[in-house]
Amino acid sequence: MLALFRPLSKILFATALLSVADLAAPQSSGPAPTPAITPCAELIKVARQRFPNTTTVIAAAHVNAASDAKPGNPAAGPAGAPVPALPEHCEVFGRINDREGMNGQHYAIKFHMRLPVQWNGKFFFEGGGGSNGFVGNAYGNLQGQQRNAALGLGYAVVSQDSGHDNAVNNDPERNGTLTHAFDPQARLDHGYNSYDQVTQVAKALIRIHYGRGPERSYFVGCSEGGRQAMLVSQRFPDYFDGILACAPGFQLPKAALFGEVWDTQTLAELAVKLGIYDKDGMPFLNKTFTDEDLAMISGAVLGACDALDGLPDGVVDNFRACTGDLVAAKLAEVTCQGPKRSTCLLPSQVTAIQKIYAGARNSQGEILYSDWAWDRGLGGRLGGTAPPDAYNVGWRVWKMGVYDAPANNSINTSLGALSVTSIFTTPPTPTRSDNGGPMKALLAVNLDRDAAKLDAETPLYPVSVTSYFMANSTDLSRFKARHGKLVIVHGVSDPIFSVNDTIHWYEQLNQVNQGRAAEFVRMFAVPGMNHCAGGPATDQFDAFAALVNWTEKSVPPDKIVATAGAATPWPGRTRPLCAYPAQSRYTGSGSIEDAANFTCR
Ligand SMILES: [Ca+2]
Repeated sequence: MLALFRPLSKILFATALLSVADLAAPQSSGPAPTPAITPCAELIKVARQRFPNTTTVIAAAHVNAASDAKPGNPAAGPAGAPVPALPEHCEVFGRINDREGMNGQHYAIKFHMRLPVQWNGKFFFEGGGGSNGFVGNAYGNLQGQQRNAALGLGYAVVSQDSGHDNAVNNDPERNGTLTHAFDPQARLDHGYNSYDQVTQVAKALIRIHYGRGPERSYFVGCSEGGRQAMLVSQRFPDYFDGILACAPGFQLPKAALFGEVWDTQTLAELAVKLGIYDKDGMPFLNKTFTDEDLAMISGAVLGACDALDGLPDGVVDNFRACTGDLVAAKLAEVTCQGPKRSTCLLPSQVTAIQKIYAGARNSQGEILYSDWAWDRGLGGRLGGTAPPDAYNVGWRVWKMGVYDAPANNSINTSLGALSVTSIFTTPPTPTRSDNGGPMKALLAVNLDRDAAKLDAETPLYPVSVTSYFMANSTDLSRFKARHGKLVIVHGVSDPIFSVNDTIHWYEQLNQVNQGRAAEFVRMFAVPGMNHCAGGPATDQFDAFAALVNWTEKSVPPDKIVATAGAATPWPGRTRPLCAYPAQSRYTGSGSIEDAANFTCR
């Protein structure tokens, strides 16, 4: 049962190609509608043999008329996301490999596809997020806070749940929404297999519906979706021509088992020292720093490093030069000489934050995941149109949670803890998803002992986490040979995946490519930005357009102009994001709110 997904049968694949080869393929992809060779409503009747994976079932297919954009409803969670303007399109729901898995759980890889009537001849795979488990909207999120979506640009778009369903595979005795981590095949589907299967099915559906395959294929995602983006460039280098990986968790198992555990244990130590416990009797991370405390640290970083780039403008462009020593000198200025006051930090708080930024280490002092870049986005007031007392919580929601929570609720001690004990370790350990269970599990981790669980294999789980989940390979030779292009965007104040780790990977890739990685991979750091978006940052940017321009017109992006949103200290400010290692620098004249007066160097 472990190998339910054999490698794709080349014979079946050829059959799928042949079955549409006889059909007259339209040659133009202009503004005129692309005549459907197989009409939308007929897609549910397509024989399974025409799909690369013959377990594929098309459950529904119907035409949606064009519709206007709708504002989001944050109270409704992911289902309440804003809806962009949509063109007339064929909407398809399908699934691959329906099966009974471990512990009586039912699994399938479920996908969601939208095929526009006015097709631009291209394919767009929308990456997932978190631990996946939801099928996604398939609008084609372009990342960078863009209002339009790939579907509206004419792309055929697919999204998918990576082989498990949070609404179904959700046992509170077995890690809640990580229940699938106890099923060997579901682990592999989540790690890599579902992206392979769904790419093939989506391309087959495009051929069947339009009568020809896509001229170009793109993969775009952030966070776990950014990991998926890097993964496909390494593991399936023939599938995509252009890839946009934002805030990529390409070493997600290490960021979780080492980074999240380190941060949690460090803050728990501080909470114990301060005598702060939550209703479950656990060290209460949320109360270890007030919003004012984090604002003081943010101010210390600005004081130490804002002007390193030559311009005190609230942006630490030269974050590479912003060392712990420079920040320590400024933190000393706001360290309490006696008891805690609202205007100073306790020495134990300063020590804890420095320990977090130094990164997870084993007892030998060896770094296990990554250190972090000192940047202002760990806290401080939002500014702009935000209420005067509104603080940026985009960093603390991961590490410690919001201050006013009734009990521990950081993402590290919820999603992080349930993932660390299941999908990121072998074998998985059943963990209660409530009553302080996740927090207890993180405090029980011993980094010296448990690091081995990344490479461990057992008879039931014969594929190690390192093998099925990491996306940190620097061998992109096949992707490069196919003229593939990869754009990476990463916030310098990302609290879950360190921008320093992404830079470290890029430097290694550059070495492997004799200093010429920039010919096919470019990395853009966004100072101040938290995870995927938010923070005191220019977090609105069209990196996808830059990627398409590079992929299709061979114009490499040296810079991407980005805009600051309403809830920042400088709404409407524009700045260039610069391809690493270049940084943004003021030319010395003109408005500092205008990207035109900055260069990348
Ligand atoms: Ca500056």
